[in-house]
Amino acid sequence: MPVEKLSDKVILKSPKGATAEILHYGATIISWKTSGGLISGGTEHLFVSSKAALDGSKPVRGGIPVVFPCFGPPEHPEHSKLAQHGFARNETWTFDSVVMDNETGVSVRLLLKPSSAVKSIYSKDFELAYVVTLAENQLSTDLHVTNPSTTDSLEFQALLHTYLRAPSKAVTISPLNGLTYINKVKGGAKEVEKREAVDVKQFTDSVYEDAPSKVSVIWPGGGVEVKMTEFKTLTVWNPQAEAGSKIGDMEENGWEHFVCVEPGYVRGFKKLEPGSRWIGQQVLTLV
Ligand code: TA6
Repeated sequence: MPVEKLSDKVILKSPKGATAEILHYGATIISWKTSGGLISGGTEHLFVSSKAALDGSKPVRGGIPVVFPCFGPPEHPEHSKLAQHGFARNETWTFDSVVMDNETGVSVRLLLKPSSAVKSIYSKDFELAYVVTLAENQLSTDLHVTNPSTTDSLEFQALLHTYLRAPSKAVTISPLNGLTYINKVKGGAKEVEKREAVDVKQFTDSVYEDAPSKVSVIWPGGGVEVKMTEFKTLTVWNPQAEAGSKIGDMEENGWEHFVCVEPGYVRGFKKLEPGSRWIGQQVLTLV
């Protein structure tokens, strides 16, 4: 059965055994496995902390949290009542439909519209759709933001906070050399990347501007290609022990097992005119 709908999540299964699990809570993808999936266990490509809450009590520490309408601490006046990274990752999304189910893979759509809780902290109308597509060695995540208003524009930030499972002392991300980035470890200093291959051996929290449409996340014995469209920034984050040991739902030494490579639109705000739509896509392909 390519799509299994459970009370709290949706499980996708590709014809050759890859699997993905999507919580309704936050539309958070909490697992992406290949070669064996639910049969032999397969290989897990995402990191989820063993201390992560998966019951909807708080945003998941790991997987692919969806960040909308703001990234980081809110800056826009319309976001003043929102928590860090906005509300999309801690609202319950609804399963809408199976978009594709054939020999190449399976795709589903989840939706989020303003709940009464959201309306109490955020006045703008919006419609989010999240289309997740699983193929044999690939996982695609498309975030559709629609402005239903006939009069008002909608300004937002969006980001897919992807925790890729990788040895943090050995993983590198390229090509980022030559790009300007905001170094949040150094108080937001603006710097230019000089490294051919960026590592996260030290506490790293970098927001690259004018990101390339494709980066390679490589480590000895593995790798993932990250392709993105319409996302203009790429955030690279690993707290290492320096910051990771202070994160309550981070498992002990969890920082050794992931790198966050986060396609986003987080410098300034995307402005959607009435009735228009923006689609940010991330495609993860095993290399
Ligand atoms: O994407 C990197 C970042 O903005 C870091 O600054 C750190 O705050 C991380 O997200 C995790 O944020 P969270 O709210 O999930 O603890």
